[in-house]
Amino acid sequence: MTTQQITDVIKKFQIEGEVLSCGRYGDGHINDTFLIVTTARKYILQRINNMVFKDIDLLMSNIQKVLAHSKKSIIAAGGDPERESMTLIPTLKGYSFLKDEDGKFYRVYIFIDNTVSLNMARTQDDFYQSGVAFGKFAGMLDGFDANEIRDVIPNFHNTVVRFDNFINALSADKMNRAVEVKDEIDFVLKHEDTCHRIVDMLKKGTLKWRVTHNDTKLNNVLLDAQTGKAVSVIDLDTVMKGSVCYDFGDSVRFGCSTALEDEEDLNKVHFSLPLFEVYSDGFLGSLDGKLLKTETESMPLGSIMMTLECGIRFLTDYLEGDTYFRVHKDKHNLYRTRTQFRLVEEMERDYDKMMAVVRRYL
Ligand code: ADP
Ligand code: GN1
Ligand code: MG
Repeated sequence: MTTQQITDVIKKFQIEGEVLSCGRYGDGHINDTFLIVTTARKYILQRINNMVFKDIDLLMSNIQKVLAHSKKSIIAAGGDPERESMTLIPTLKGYSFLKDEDGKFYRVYIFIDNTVSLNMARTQDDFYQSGVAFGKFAGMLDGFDANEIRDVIPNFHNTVVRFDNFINALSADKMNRAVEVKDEIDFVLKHEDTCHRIVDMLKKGTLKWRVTHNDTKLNNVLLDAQTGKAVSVIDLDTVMKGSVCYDFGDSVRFGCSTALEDEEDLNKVHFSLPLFEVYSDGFLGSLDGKLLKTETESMPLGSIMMTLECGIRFLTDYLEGDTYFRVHKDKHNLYRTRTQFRLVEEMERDYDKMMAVVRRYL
């Protein structure tokens, strides 16, 4: 988007002050995010990815309900609802999002200032803080009626469906890429049974359906720029029904790696058990007494599953020609796939040790 286009869009929202600058912001893979600075304050403008989110009314209504619920809890606890949760700025006409003449969708949030969003923890405390933030968020949603919202992406973390989508992409092989990713394909095929395990536990009722965040990577939490303490959970696009082990597991997938998600040198990519302990302490420590025993004990498997599933999704997107996740270089989704599968192997090796860690929180 050009500066002029961004300025034209932002003027259609109830913002304060005159626009001083605007530019791309953050490292999300899905939406187009811009930081807008006005003479009065800063805002986040997002062009919502409507290829990924087909029903924007539903998406925004889910977010509004979860934000309203969060803000009530924050106020009750004496906190600052504009800093500890996101705040939507309505359009001039009073709607939560804007649809322009080209059929593109936009929304504006208050920019939560003096914070950082990290792609890798600088210290163990950063990761601990993200565990506290997502654990508290899960605790807050414990009292939220799941019937109030609907799935914006059905089967988002249904790993069996993700496996089937992969098989379809492999059969079509429309970019002729399957030949160069034989090892990765074998890895997925060997894990077909694993893909069923959490889905089966949810079906049987061994695990409880809750309302979960579903995209708990480290850069979806803001930390205070000075103190490093958790400020707010962000990126609520995927708030839907799910298992608490999805939220725990997705954080572990991203944050317990010794390297970035797209590291090309696999020698640098390892699963860190010490970081797993740190996250367990933050997340499970904040949820004291709120989880079923089966839920706490599902965390090691949930971590494996979320990492496997994400790898399968990256590989599927690679086979389909990189149409879902934003890519910045050739083979980007393939490098992402490889880090995930390396982590899965190491988590499988450390499964018993992970279980011993989470059992401390029973
Ligand atoms: P995506 O779905 O593409 O990941 P996000 O909603 O996560 O989009 O936003 C991308 C990035 O923008 C975040 O990782 C964060 O750095 C920044 N960001 C988003 N919302 C805010 C906000 N309200 N205040 C400060 N930074 C934000
Ligand atoms: C996407 O939106 P973002 O960048 O926070 C994706 C997640 C993946 C993640 C992998 C809606 O997250 O599911 O785990 O990339 N979000 C969506 O980095 O698909
Ligand atoms: Mg994000």
